[in-house]
Amino acid sequence: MKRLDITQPDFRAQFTSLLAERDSDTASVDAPVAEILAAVRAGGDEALCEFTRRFDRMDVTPAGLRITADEIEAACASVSAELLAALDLAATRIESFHRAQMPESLCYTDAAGVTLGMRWTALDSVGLYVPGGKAAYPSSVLMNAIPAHVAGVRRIAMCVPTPDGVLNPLVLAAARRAGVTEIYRVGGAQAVGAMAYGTATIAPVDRVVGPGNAYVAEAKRQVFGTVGIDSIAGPSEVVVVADGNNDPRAIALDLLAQAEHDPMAQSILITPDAEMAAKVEQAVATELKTLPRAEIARTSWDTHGAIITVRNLDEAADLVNEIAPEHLELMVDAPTPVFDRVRHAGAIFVGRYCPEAIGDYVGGPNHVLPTSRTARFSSGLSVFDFIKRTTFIEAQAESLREIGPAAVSLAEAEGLDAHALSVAVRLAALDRAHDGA
Ligand code: HSO
Ligand code: ZN
Repeated sequence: MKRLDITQPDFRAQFTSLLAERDSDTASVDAPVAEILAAVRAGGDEALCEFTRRFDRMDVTPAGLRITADEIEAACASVSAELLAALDLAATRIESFHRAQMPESLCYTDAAGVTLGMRWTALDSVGLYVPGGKAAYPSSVLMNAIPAHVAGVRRIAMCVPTPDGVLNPLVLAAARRAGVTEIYRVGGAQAVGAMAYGTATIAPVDRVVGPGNAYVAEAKRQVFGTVGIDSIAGPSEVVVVADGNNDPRAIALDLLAQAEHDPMAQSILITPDAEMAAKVEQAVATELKTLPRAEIARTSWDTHGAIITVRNLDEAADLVNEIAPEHLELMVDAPTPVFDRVRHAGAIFVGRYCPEAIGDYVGGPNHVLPTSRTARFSSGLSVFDFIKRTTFIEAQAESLREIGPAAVSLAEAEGLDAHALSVAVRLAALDRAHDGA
């Protein structure tokens, strides 16, 4: 963990290196991924079965790729009523927030009498990738599938690896709650390839979303263009802005909640209170003694964690804007001025009673958020990832007369005669009709 103090002369240099330290390139997997994608393209289901045998150690035939309704039922039956109720509460809240996001279409007639508009329509089909093993978060299934469903996507397919043939009941229960029933036991780059290019069993989709390891991320990059993709997530981050009026243990646990995700995760506390800074540092050390995922969390905290002391909350907000964190918590007496000053953050958690974990699970807004400072120019997953715009123009004779001549001039200037003539013939016809009348 690094201790930074904005009043120290070396602060700028330290802060800059804190922002850059996780940018290092990971080993490239371009070539193996390209090979897997080419094999899926050429070999279809047979290639999927072969990769599944090799990577997930299980024998499967093309007919067995799809997880059956009975298997989904049986998996859900093994989930406790308490957990099903928790999933249901989460899903209900996520659904209602995303429903509120749905935009209105646009249509108006301007001064020239031209009717202009923009219509939103849903994608026809989406493919959701769900990682296997420990990274298989049922909450992420809800966060990816529900916005698609709310947006009106008719077909949502899902791929999830089942190493050694073992199904993850909570993932299947989350999928069922989100209305996803087309589920395949396929993982990795091959799953992304199958959803992008299609096989005899898995029809191609229009957009592939969902988190995954380096192979899945690279596969999404390589199929982009054939299909749409969501943003490629880096390791998670949180910035906690806290004043002296807090329980240091609560702050420590919020920092560690992020750190326990990934050794590469980054947790940063920014505070104007040096005493609180010291208490939180102590509390982190104490919690690390007992947390089951202490090893991951400690690596993250030791290598990428930071505590920054500032003179006031305006300075805190300005640093937040430079960091553009995925998650921002505002644990201060008067959060509004900081909230108003922050322009770059994926999601903001306002007040002492809103730890990030609330947003991870049950708040309602999406937990798929821009990482690695991309909140400067992008946003979290939403219904907007599953709808697109079509604009339209309707012009009548009189409006063509008004705006058409300018189009003719511009087309002539660009040397595009057919363009110019397409307008001019109509204008001429209107003039003749007018003269004849
Ligand atoms: N904090 C993670 C999401 C998550 N947390 C899933 C728990 N489960 C990235 O926003
Ligand atoms: Zn989390």
